[in-house]
Amino acid sequence: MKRKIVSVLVCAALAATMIAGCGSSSDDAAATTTEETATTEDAAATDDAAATDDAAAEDAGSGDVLTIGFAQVGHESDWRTASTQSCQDVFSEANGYDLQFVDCDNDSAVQLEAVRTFIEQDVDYIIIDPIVSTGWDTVLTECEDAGIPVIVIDRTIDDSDKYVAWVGSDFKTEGLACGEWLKAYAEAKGITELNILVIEGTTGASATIGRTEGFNEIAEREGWNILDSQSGDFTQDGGQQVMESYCKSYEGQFNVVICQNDNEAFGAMDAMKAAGVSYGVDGDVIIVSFDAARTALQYCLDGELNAVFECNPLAAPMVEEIIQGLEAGEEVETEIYVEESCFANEDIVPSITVDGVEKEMTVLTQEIIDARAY
Ligand code: GZL
Repeated sequence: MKRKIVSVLVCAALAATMIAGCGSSSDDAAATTTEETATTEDAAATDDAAATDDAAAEDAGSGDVLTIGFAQVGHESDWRTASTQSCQDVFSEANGYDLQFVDCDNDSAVQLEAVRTFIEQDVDYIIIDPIVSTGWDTVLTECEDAGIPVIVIDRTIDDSDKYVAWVGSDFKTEGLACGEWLKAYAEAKGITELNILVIEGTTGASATIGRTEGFNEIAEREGWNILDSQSGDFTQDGGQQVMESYCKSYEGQFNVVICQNDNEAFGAMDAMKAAGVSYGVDGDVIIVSFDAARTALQYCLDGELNAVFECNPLAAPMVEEIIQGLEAGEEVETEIYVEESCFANEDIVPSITVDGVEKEMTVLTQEIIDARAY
């Protein structure tokens, strides 16, 4: 699968150099040296010619195709769909790539197997969005031994550093932003007591770990009451099931629901509607989500979500820059954070301060939503 970068001409020149260099006597040695020099010059000339041929081929658009193995988390959310689409758009045949894509269906064993298959296929690069943050060092060592560079996107790998770069989000900052906004929003609304239910993402995913850590840091600082925190696995069904259970177990006790992605929020909204619990800007329960895919932004504009905290899925263009830089033998960035915004329905919290950095709250309009890439 790996592209071929050594032309036949260069091999022949190298073989000729090796034969000429095999002489034993001093005269022969001189002759050999002369021949060697000549052959070396020939080889160099051939090498240049081959390089020129390759460059010409490249210019003619018939250059080497790079094979990319991409082990994607799954297809669990609108966010994931946007992430996959971004990679397929960038690493297309028209752009000179052969993308070997595996949807790992949220199954870590499948994901590890997909990476090992890429090694067997001898791809040029491997991209991984890790379902969970641990259990990676063995297979990443196998990639390193096979000489295949690995680029990690989105979620993080916490038990190995055997990859060349990572492009993604600061999940703890996302969680902190949500907490700081909730504090300011409650104050602006005159809400003095917050009783909170959390629908977490996939257990063990760095996105879940970071968002939970950040939000809980603010909750602890403010003395909020988190009644419960259970995983909805980043899916709409998961969010609905957890919220149905919450509506029974905590009936009349909660006034905030934190959903760690958009699709969980969609499920939670369905469950609260069925249970007769009002939510959103004009409801009894404040509800927020993370991701900010277009559907969630529309719900927020319509007042059904109070706020949405973006997690940008469009890492592929930055990954391509890294790969092209590596191909050109250049130094590349090894850690890139994507740009992210915070959206709200109402303009009562103009901005928040997260870890000492001021972040604007973007009050949604239809124009903003229509202009979004996903
Ligand atoms: C976060 C990403 C998460 C999204 C979910 O970067 O890994 O996984 O928040 C997705 O929508 O399932």
